[in-house]
Amino acid sequence: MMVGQELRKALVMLHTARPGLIIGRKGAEVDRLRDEVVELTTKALEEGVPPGDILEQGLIAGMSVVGRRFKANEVYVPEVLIAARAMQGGLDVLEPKLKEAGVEPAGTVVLGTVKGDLHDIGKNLVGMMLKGGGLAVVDVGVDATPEEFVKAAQDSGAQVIAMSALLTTTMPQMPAVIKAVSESGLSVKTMIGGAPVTQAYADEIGADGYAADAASAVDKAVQLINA
Ligand code: B1M
Repeated sequence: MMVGQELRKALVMLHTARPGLIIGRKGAEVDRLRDEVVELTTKALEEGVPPGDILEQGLIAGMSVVGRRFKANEVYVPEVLIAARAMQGGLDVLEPKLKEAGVEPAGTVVLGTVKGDLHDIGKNLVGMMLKGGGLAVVDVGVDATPEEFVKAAQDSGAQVIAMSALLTTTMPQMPAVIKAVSESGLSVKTMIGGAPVTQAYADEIGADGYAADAASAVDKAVQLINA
């Protein structure tokens, strides 16, 4: 997949940006790199590459290289932020295409990243896929408290609360949300996901569902809504 490889290269290239370069250019270089990913994503869509392939082979593949290098201390937070901003640019282009494939909402999901956690790329991806899968999504954003999840579910009549966590230190917020749901008396299912989260953890804290990635999050949400 030629364009997918190009997208991946574009994201991989972002590691080469240095913090000094970002400060020196007052954001212009950051915008240029983001624009490049937006341009490549648009071109891929125009060429008929399926949005799912652009996601998997371009944006997600590129970001996973960034993640590996971040872990190995080869790149640092500023570089990761540039990559995240570039990836979000590509996701913004893809979102309407996923929506186009959607039908009438088959249910409503409240989605958010738990308290203390600011990672939202995966959460946004899950949201896009849920919408693409025909569900209505109420996004409570990042750093969302248990009360915010519960209130959004009450206000929207959602059938599912979906929580994302990327930090081992914020995972304990997931059982806190489940407890708040139980205390509210609401009849709403809960599901969890995010890189450090597992099915075993979902079982341990009594979540109704777990999904490893954005695509299986759709299947799980639909399954919970229809249960
Ligand atoms: Co952070 N970060 N980060 N970071 N960051 C990780 C998560 C980390 C693994 C990096 C590392 O050390 N290798 C590490 C966590 C270690 C741990 O606890 N296990 C880490 C750390 C330590 C931190 C800080 C503490 C760093 C610091 O300041 N010293 C800090 C914490 C800030 C905070 O949240 N309070 C921090 C900050 C940041 C940035 C702000 C720089 C940036 C986030 C930008 C943003 O989100 N807007 C960032 C990024 C980008 C990453 C990495 C590199 C990439 C995360 C990402 O977006 N991946 C990440 C390393 C990595 O994961 N390889 C890392 C792409 C995304 C598509 O994948 O989110 O996993 P992911 O989502 C997947 C699945 O997990 C799943 O579907 C998605 C796609 O299929 N999924 C769900 C996600 N949510 C789901 C919910 C579901 C179902 C599936 O149902 C509800």
